[in-house]
Amino acid sequence: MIGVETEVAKRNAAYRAVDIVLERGYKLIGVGTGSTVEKFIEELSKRLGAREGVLFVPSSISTALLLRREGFRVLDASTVDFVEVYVDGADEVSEDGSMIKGGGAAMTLEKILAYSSLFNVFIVDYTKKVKRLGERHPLPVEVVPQALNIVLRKLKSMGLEADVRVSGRGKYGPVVSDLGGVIVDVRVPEKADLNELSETIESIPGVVSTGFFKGFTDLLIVGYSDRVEE
Ligand code: ABF
Repeated sequence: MIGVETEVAKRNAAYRAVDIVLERGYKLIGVGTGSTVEKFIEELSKRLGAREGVLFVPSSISTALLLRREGFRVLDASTVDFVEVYVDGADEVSEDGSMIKGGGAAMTLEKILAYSSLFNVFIVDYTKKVKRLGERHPLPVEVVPQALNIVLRKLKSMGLEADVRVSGRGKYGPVVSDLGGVIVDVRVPEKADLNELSETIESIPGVVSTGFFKGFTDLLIVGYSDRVEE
């Protein structure tokens, strides 16, 4: 029954983030993507009385649709120059709060919003904690489609294993982000310095961003089936 436990753990982390957002009275809220964030939105919707005066900036179309369904007012990121708080999930989190994100292909806008935010809250279930980033998930890299072959060749010449992410086992072609980028998953070598690796990859023309997040975490909420840790 690990699935149920994980769901409860995600919910506990998400509900704690709702407490914080309500306690602090944020009015301009950036919202990430994924199943933990969905729980955050649904709970916030139940507990936030009046909708007026609270604005949300989503990191993806799926999050925008969910926010709209709950009756929230949504702004495009292009219309704001910061958010007061940003709440998002992650795929892997290390001891120092660094993360791999991008399992949902939304990491570029997620990183932009986290960068713009005055306070970042990441909500994860306990299974996301790892000793070494990359031990379970590859590093997602968003690439401008026209640069795809050139970037793949470069990554391979660096000795990296890189695969274009596909949907429906390739039946529906490459996964394309909301911003129009193709997602390439790069296996993280065991001994790699991920900070350095990510910087090198981001310096290749045609690469938009990677899913490595460092230095963004102001508050990490880790949910367990019976508690949260901050
Ligand atoms: C997104 O949601 C991603 O960056 C990360 O890949 C994912 C976490 O999803 P979940 O909450 O469903 O585990 O923010």
